Amino acid sequence: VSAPRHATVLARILIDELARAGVDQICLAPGSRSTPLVLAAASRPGFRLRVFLDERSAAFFALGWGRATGRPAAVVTTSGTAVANLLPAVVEASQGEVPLVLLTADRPPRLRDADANQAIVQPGIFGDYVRFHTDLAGPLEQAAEYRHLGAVAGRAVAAAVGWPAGPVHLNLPFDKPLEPGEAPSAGSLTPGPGSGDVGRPHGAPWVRVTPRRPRASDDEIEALAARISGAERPVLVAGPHASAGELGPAVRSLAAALEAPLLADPLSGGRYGADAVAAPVHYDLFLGDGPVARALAPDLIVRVGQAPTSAALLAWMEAWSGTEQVVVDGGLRWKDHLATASTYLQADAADALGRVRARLGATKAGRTGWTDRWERADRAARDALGALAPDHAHEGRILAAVVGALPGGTPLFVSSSMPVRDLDAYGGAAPGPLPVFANRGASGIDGIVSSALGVAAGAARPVVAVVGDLALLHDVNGLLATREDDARVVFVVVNNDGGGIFHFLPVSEHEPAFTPYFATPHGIEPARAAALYGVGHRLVDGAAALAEALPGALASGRSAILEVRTDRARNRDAHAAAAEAVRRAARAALDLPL
Ligand SMILES: Cc1ncc(C[n+]2csc(CCOP(=O)(O)OP(=O)(O)O)c2C)c(N)n1
Ligand SMILES: [Mg+2]
Repeated sequence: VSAPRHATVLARILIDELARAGVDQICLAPGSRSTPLVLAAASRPGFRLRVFLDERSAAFFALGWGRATGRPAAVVTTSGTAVANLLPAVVEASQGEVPLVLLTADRPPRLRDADANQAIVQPGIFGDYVRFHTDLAGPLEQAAEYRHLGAVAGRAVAAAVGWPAGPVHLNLPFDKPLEPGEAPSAGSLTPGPGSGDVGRPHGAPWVRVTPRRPRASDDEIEALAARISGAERPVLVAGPHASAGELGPAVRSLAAALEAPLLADPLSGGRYGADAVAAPVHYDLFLGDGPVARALAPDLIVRVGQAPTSAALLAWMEAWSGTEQVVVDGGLRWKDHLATASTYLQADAADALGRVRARLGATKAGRTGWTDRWERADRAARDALGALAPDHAHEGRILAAVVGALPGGTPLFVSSSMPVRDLDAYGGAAPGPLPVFANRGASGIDGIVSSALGVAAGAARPVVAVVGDLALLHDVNGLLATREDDARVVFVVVNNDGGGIFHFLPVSEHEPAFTPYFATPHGIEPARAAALYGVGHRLVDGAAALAEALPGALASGRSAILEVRTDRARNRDAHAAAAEAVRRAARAALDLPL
């Protein structure tokens, strides 16, 4: 008697069950040990297979895809350091709460830790950063073992989508031969997934797992609604959130009903919208001023999402740690690193805020004076920024130009370091919803190019990505994925020849060490990277020229690099001057002494 080989059967069942659970994207990098997985995926209809030359980029692309869709893409690797290359994206997916499935091929257990080639200890390699992991090293001889495989696929996908969402790791030891073929059968196969080539009838998954979603009780909602209604100076704070598309409208709607100011991070989904909401966009620039911050004293802060990008906002919340602060978050990760919360409601935020909103009814709260103060400060900030002389060195203007020039609905990706901060402080308002993505879970400058391309593929539309020059170089090989026909990104590269962010730190005064060891100028021209990967490149002179070039670049249907050159030291000075102008204007607007 003969039967298909163990590796072939295992891979076929697993891939089939992952597809039934909703996985349809596979990002793979070449290797031998993963042969059974790749052949199984390639021969099963319904998968999009994408090939990457390095595993780190593959994982970051899959991360971006998961961010844009809320569904996990699978990453397939061979054994050894290929697996270790997934760690940065795993960390970001874990802390950013983004679904991701890792399928790592491995050598059989007997070869572990015994000097076998390309063998490392893979089970558990991602530690606590994965929501679920297992090592599928067992035999496939009994019906229970087949059922287990089907159930594990269902569990893994369910764990990846949450709650909270994150990475999951299935380690898959395969013995040679790795290619399909006949093997002596150990016995007759019993019914279950893979006994024929199918699992449950009609394409159903082996186990259907319902989503886990922590929901506040009616009493808890009642108490929160009462507390909010009773406040005279409530402030809503919305930080970055993996489900920004859901959270944003909920938090805006509540802010409108409450007539309360909404301090919404660009990554929260709440900052941009066409509806009338008091959502200041320059608070990062005026909350840093002591008198202004005191003039805007809250008596209740309700916070959702991760920690906001703005350091000034964080400091302001910390200053009011004696004031009642309510965190609403359903994720397992604690969202209060400053320990300012007085109530922590462990519940899905969009759901909870929506239900609080429904209880408030239509009666006006009469808080217009309170909201007005925030809006006056924000208008003053906007006018003060508008009155500044044009300055090519001010990178904040690049973000404002991008926000202003984006055709409606175009997703924006911003890299860590200054682009995300400049969007927060200087990007201004947008006339409608603007989906913004960033790797803010762990704020690495790695994998940025790949993540932006993954977002474009997931969103199924071109993306504009504002990236620093070091972030571009860190993941320059990610540009290879511009060849994917559905991954179109216009990269706006803010080229200040090094890490501009370090000029804002006290260490910038410490030459001669500062420039070579912190700012790290490199002199590499992005045009050369563009040429290497066959991507168009254009040098644009300042923010206004960028705003003009952007729509055309987007409409061209091809990925491109638009490079804007700036100067790190002058950028720092321009930031200081802008912040000072805003501070003075905000004080004047609030009738405070200058
Ligand atoms: C993987 C990783 N390595 C190092 C850092 C530390 N770091 C933070 S910002 C930064 C400089 C980034 O330079 P660039 O991308 O050009 O942006 P700019 O600061 O010029 O805006 C570095 C090295 C990091 N966040 N992530
Ligand atoms: Mg830079």
